[in-house]
Amino acid sequence: MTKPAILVARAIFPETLARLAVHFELTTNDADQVWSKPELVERLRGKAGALTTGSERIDAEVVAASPGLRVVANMAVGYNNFDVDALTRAGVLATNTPDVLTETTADFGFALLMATARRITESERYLRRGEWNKWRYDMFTGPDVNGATLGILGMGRIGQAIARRGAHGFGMPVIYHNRSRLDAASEAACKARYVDKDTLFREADHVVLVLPYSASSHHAVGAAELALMKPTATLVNVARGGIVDDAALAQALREGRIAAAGLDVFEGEPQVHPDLLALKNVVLTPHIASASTPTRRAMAELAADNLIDFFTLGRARTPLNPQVLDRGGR
Ligand code: 8YV
Repeated sequence: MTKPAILVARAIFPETLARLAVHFELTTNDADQVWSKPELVERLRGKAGALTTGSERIDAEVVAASPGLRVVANMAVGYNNFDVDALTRAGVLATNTPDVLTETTADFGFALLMATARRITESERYLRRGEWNKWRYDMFTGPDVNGATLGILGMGRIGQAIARRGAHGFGMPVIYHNRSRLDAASEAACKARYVDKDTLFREADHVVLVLPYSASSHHAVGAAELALMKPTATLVNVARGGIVDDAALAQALREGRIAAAGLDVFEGEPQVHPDLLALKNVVLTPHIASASTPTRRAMAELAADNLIDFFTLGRARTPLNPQVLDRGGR
């Protein structure tokens, strides 16, 4: 029997590729290039499935140009690179990788909060420049993390994991805003209090963004929200670029309207707004919140499992549009 043809759109762990190769005829991207849309469409020709990452946009045009495509497995929990409605209409199953990255991403969110509030990278750059020649009482002072109010926008799995760290580990009062309020048991587990969005920005000492990106969350944090924040407050984004208006944030940081920001994601990444690069009071990391070795392995394996289960069992572990399976797929 011929094996289904699968495109693995970016480099992944060789062990995962070897497991996929048992079941599929693989086309890989050994150079690990980020393909343009025409290049992606070209590579998808004749493929029954694809393993993608956040850098491959599977939109209505790509779906229409790939009539043999039956499943796309994203190696990411976020799936704003997929037009899920277009995939569903076409009968293409879409999957993502929830749960396996929750705690690792929450660790990183907290690390970025600590680095931002306690000025870790800014002070390291100062030291490396050879400027440290004496102790001074106010050298690199900033806000506290312990006991400060933690504000979380987007209270899904990762938001709740960050809230637990803050509430239980650092004695932080936690406030949150989300499209829907958590049930009482989940709120109690995070010791979190539901507030409206403006209250969150007004009252939090540290705001962490963990909401999914969509048309409705585009620039959810812009000049208006930043203006509500305390001048001593910090902002951390481990969600997606585009949720924050980076130009407005750079201006707020430059003018000292908020103390600092920690950003793992950017509008138009891997490009970073030049105004952010020029600022001292911002910690910048290259979209690595899920990048522990065990977690990246687990993400790759889950994406592979979704493809294998789909073709061998007619189901998937973490489907985004399970109705496609009920309808019998493409
Ligand atoms: C990925 C992420 O590293 O899971 C997500 O949504 O943002 C990251 O964990 C990235 O999207 C690559 O696929």
